[in-house]
Amino acid sequence: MQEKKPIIVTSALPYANGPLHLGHLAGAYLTADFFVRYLRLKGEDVVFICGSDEHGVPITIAAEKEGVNPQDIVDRYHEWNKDTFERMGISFDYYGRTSSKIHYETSQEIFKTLYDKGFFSTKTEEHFYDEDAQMFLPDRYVKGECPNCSYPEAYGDQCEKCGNSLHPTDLINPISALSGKAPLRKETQHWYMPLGKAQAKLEEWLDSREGWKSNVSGQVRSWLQEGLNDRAATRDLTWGVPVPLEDAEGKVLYVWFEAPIGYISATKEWALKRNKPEEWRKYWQNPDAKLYHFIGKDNIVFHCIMFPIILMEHGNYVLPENVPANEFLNLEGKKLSTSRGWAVWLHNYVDHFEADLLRYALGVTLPETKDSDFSWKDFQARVNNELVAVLGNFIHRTMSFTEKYADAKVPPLSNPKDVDLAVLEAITLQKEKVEAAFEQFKFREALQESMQLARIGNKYFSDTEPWKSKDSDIESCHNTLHVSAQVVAALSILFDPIIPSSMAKLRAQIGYDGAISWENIGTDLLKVGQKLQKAEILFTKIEDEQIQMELDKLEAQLNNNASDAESEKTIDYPNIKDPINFDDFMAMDLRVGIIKEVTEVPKSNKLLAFKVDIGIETRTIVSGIKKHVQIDRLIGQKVTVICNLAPRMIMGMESKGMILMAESPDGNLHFVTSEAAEGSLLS
Ligand code: B3M
Ligand code: ZN
Repeated sequence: MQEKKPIIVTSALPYANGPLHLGHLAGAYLTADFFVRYLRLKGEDVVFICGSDEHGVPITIAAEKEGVNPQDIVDRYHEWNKDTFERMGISFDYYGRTSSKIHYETSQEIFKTLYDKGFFSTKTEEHFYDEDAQMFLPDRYVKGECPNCSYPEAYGDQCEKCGNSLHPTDLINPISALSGKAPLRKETQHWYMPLGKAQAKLEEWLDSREGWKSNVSGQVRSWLQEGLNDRAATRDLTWGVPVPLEDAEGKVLYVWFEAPIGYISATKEWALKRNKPEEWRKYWQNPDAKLYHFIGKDNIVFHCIMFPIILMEHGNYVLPENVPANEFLNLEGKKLSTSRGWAVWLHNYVDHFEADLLRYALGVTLPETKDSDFSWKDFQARVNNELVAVLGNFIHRTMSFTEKYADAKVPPLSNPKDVDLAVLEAITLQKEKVEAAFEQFKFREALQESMQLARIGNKYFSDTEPWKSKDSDIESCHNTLHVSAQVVAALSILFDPIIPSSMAKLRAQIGYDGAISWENIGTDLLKVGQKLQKAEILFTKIEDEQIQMELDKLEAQLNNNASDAESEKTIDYPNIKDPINFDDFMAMDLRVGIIKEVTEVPKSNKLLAFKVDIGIETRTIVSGIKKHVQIDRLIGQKVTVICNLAPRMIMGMESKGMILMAESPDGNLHFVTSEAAEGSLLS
């Protein structure tokens, strides 16, 4: 057999400054785990690496907030997060940390090599210095008025109100976040990576990459179009990896210089643990090796530009084959925000539900090419309507029928009809579809095509009606059960990357003890006569009350955070839109209306159909505000309607106009109401 190419898969190293939430999982971990588990089933030589990012301002800020040392913070969250990943079934081969000795040595060695090659340039500049704290201030530690939008609480790296990136010297009336005093300016020297000089080489390499997701290559292209600037590789801080140079007292490596090197250090530690200390080179210093970085979109520039340049300049390292970054996940229609408490914490999740349920439900709604939304109702629907009603149901009916009508043993296939053979063929077909999806990082599709095999199985089972043929044609009944059992066995491998612990349970139930190998999908996995164990329920329905509890918990978190973190409230007011002229405004027909009737729109958890009296007539307006209102309180509500918006067909209904809603900063929608009588014209 041909020697397999070594594969190294990394997931972004989460900052060890807090627990993990749903957004983390959707960004860099779940897809990587699907991919790795799939590769392992294919017998690939793959190592899956992650670990804690323990340096940088996010850590020191968390420490300051709690009044403890940064070390306490990283020790706590490193263990905690490692444990949470395990409970979620994320199967890293090694979970390292950037405070390890090997990481210090590795990142210092890489810095030193680049230094010796003359890669860095130095610049002496004035930086803000806090005399009381006796330290240079990281950008985040300088606060002041935003020059763009006048928000008084802008940070030195970004204004959270208008979203613009800033430099600390851009701020009007800057103060130190530590002492609250105006900082001094003091000269300091730093080592810079002249990324612009490496741009041509980087572009050449990027051009040779194939199959990158368009959201990733698009972002990279726009960075390159703007031209790459010098970026400091060092910082004036005490928390971090010391700069390995004589004249660099009090300086550490910039966290984004050393954190990605953490992937290499962790691989070294993995190799050491296996008593093969040189084994890491097979993955990192081998032109045949393939490297995949799984990350969230905010980390694209570091993984597609900065880190490759570092590795290229160093030489002798593999560059990424692909960086399948995901977009962001919203929660219940609102932006996830840990500071506002709008997050689902994974350690809480696994206390209440099985990891597999979320792996599936989130897997089918991943923000693969654009931002997507997680809602508890959708989670419930995915579990109940797909895992329970499709996959679980097919497995269960196959097993319980075999128990009853074939003595719990896989019956033979004799004189199969086309319908039987077609289903056996469908196994291979679905396998190939899932495989193609995995190879292109289309994980949602991989999940859907996996579920499709269970749907095919269910349809076949219903069409062949073994509950009838058991009396009229036992051979045909047995054929159905034989084929269905083979499908069940195939599903137990096909779904293994996605819901591994349920599939392990399933394999035990069907007594499958053969190789759990991807290539076996599509072959007869179960022998005739194979004894099946008692059919046990694999997935149970999630009740409305469980979902309501989670929703209540979210609201409570939000309220708690709102009351105890007044000072942290940063509201993302959108920018004022471009000016319009008066005629544009006058062209809008706005009137006061009164709600006369409300009906729910079947099959929609967002839409409501309203009958609104706008004086001149009563109209139907369909509006996606269901979760923002209390349906039984709507009749008689005065609203504002834009009446001359072109009518639209929504779920088969003609919606004429729109009810105006105001979105409050927490993302909730409220009516724009008026005391004027219905039919009054706004102007
Ligand atoms: N810790 C940022 C983040 O969690 C950072 C990733 C490092 S990957 C080398 O988004
Ligand atoms: Zn601003």
